[in-house]
Amino acid sequence: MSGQLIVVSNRIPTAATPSGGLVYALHETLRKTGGIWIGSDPDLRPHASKSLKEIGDQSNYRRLAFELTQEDYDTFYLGFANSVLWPVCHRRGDLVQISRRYEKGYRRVNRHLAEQIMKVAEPDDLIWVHDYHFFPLALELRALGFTGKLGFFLHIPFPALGDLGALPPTADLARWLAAFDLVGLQTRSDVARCLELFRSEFGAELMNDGKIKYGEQRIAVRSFPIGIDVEAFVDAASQELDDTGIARALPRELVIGVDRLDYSKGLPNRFRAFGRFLEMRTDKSRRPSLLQIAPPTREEVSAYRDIRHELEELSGRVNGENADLDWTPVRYIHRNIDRNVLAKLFRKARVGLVTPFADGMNLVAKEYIAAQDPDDPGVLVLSRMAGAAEEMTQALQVNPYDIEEMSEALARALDMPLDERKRRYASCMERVKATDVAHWSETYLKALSASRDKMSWSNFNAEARSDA
Ligand code: ADQ
Repeated sequence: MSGQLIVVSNRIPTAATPSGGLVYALHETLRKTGGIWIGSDPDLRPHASKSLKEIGDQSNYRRLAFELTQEDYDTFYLGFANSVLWPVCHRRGDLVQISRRYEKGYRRVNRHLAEQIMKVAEPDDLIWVHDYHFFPLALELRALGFTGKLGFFLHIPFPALGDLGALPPTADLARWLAAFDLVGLQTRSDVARCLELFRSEFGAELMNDGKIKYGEQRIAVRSFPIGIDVEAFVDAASQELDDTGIARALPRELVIGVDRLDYSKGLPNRFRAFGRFLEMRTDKSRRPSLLQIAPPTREEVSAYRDIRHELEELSGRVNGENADLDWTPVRYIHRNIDRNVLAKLFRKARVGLVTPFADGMNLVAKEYIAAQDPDDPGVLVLSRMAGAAEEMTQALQVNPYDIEEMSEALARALDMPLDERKRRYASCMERVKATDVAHWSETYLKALSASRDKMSWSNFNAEARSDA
């Protein structure tokens, strides 16, 4: 890598040594390579500064924040990113809220961010942009004359061509993506959908080397399945849960779900399937509990408030119909839990339920497997719609829309003989180890570094400017 590495993501770690999968992985990468991490300042300002703000360089790299106003936050973050792009990418066109204000805010924030990045970037720097908040960032940077390598990684599913119809016409995903050198996606299915988009574009051509030719540009589109820090999770899970004092309160047959409270995670159907399982069990002395940990997110967006109410009602119903004086079937916790405690809870749980309707990867699936005791592992019940299902073929895969199938899978998981549990665990764990988070960032950066020798962006700049 000739220049320095610049990582751009919406959120930026504030602690000197951040915890948590992705943030930790990028932190480790930057700690080794040096460079800059740019993200949004969580404190909103009446007037956003035109320059990035230094927020500490305790590590081997600099952290710089860009400021947002309330209007930026409402239109760029809550609006276009989370009320248009998120639902479109998660096949929920019915939840899309189109607004010209959102579109303008999204383009404005990306343009202003590009201007600020240009003040710190050198021509041979390598810029790695993360996620749907910044689809047009490369186009804006090219318009300002940035000629270095530009990479993108989309953490969420790449939308199918049919679903893209729900985007407003100004959201020209193909053109936005074409300004990057490398578009990284989670799975092979995501790559297939991205290629489908380019195939439908007039003037785009698939080259012999696998790249896409789009006007003057050449774009590589590849999958880089993200992973977790396996060793850290195995270590945390192996500590005795008794130390935390929680162990005694947990039932013998524990089923666990851990998700941000998001409509894409399929939580209502999971509760229904658990209720169905309780209804159908023949041995009524059997009393498993579903521990669902679901901290709230994006509560300013109405679809997130709706899902919260729906779940409260459903958990109340399942408990009302099944609970006893000494048994609560659904325990629903609405907050963040320390990651070390989480790892131990995963190990204690006989079944991990990961049943999203759509998910880029789903790290909880990998964390659940990594946390298991190899001599007596639990069983992962995994939605076919999660990116993780592409690799973890030995999980019990289910259709998250099929309540009966999920309820049957739960019964099968709870009764699964030790031999079969071990065999399935070993296969999943092998994939989790092979695609850990360090491997993910290393392979991505290697591919980005090798993405092109040198080329002129002059024609492209003229085109990008006319649009900006
Ligand atoms: P998310 O949608 O946030 O990520 P996921 O991959 O499951 O989904 O990651 C969530 C992380 O938060 C996990 O590490 C989990 O342990 C943690 N977490 C969840 N609830 C928690 C709680 N109550 N307390 C503590 N920790 C909690 C997006 C995409 C995914 C993709 C990731 C990474 O939507 O598909 O896998 O990015 O690319």
